[in-house]
Amino acid sequence: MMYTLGEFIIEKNRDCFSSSTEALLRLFSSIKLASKAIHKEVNKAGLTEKIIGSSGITNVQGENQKKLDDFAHRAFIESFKNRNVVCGIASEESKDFIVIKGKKEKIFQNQYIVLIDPLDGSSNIDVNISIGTIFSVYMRKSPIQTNLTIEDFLQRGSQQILAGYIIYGSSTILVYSTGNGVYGFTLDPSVGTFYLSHSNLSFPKTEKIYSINEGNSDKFPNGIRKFIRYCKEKKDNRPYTARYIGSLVGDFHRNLIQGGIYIYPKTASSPEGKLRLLYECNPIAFLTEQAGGKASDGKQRILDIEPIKLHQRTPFVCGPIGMVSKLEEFMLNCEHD
Ligand code: P6P
Repeated sequence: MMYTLGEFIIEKNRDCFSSSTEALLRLFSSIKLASKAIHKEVNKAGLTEKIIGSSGITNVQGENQKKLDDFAHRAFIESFKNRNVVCGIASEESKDFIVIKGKKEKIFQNQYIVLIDPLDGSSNIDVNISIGTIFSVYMRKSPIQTNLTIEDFLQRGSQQILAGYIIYGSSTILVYSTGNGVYGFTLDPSVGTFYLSHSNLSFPKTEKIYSINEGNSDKFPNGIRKFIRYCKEKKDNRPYTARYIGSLVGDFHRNLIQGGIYIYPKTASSPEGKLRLLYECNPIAFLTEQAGGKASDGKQRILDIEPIKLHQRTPFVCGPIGMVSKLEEFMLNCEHD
């Protein structure tokens, strides 16, 4: 049976989602709408001036915001506004969290918090390499009918009730987990519908790929350098293949399907690591564990990190348990270098 996303949720996930099936359907209704709008723009990015190139704005990260970053950010904010399910959003593209005032009579549904990277890897837009949206969903912590607080957003990754990404590549695929396995839905643009295409995704037993920007290697911690040397050794099932496209969603999606580790350690220019904990590492770590893998900062489980700032960064490693554990072993042995 070719399940659509909506049918799948009703049929398969209703008993597994801590909140109501209706809430999940509402959340995905917003996510699907925004991702289809982005899919359309990404697939003609070369043809319209308004999409290619910079917006001329420097975003909260101090990065040069691409026009498509801004388009994606606005698409998600608008689509979440109209469904009375989300009460607050934190986006890579905005310094502070955004409060969404639902209708008074719907306030009891309006309890979900979304953290999102609307368009990750957007430096790849102009060179036609896969990019993606990454999202993370929690229940609000503050009492209903009170004002949202920053604590509603600074929750540990283990508290996520839903996490996922949309990859805009050779096809547009929505991958998510509610804590009961990882599922992928591919968009059929001719009918505008996402169909189940990847059921119960998990890392394959074969460890094949390592993904890291080796251009930064002179500043990597010794444990990372030793792990990279291990990846290159001619022994057992090694050397592994090096694959890195500079787009977390693209690198992760390939590694999830083919078997590989993704590493973004601290570097000279990013002493805390480059990736953001709340809307990049936590959702990808949640999916990693649901797919039978492991995700850490080289030492500590990502999902256990207690957030202190909305846009805080962390070193990030995710992939098959054996590969991540081997890297952590090297990190531990080099701790006092
Ligand atoms: P670098 C994109 O900017 C991103 O946040 C991730 O998607 C990607 O994996 C990483 O940064 C690439 O960073 O420093 O290797 O270009």
